[in-house]
Amino acid sequence: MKLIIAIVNNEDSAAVSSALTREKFSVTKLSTTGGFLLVGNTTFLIGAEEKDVGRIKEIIHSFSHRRTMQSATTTNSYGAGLSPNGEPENVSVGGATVFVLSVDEAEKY
Ligand code: 2BA
Repeated sequence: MKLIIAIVNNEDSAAVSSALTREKFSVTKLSTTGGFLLVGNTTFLIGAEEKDVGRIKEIIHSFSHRRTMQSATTTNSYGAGLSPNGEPENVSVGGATVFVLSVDEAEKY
């Protein structure tokens, strides 16, 4: 079994989760925050059989779009995400960041 961890833009998360659940994949969504931009994103936890990993990645890929976002300024962050001169900078974000881990055991009680 595999555990897929996928970090997706909040604006894409509803489309990603409905496409996954439509194909009967089980999904848990976590509300998360990117450490650099300090804006909300969505992290999906998906436990899946190895044979399904390719299809799941395909779905995530097709519904996650690359965007340009602005990094924070000194007035709205605690210093994270700043360019060297403290001015906001355009940053390219996404589509999705995906990790695939091997699972030793998975049980439901
Ligand atoms: P953030 O950490 O808010 O990062 C947003 C975007 O800012 C990143 O897009 C990247 O283009 C840029 N960025 C991140 N750290 C940077 C740094 N130290 N210096 C300059 N630019 C930086 P993505 O790479 O598409 O990442 C989108 C979100 O996915 C990240 O949001 C973070 O929440 C997550 N993520 C990406 N790579 C990760 C990793 N290796 N481990 C854990 N989470 C990751």
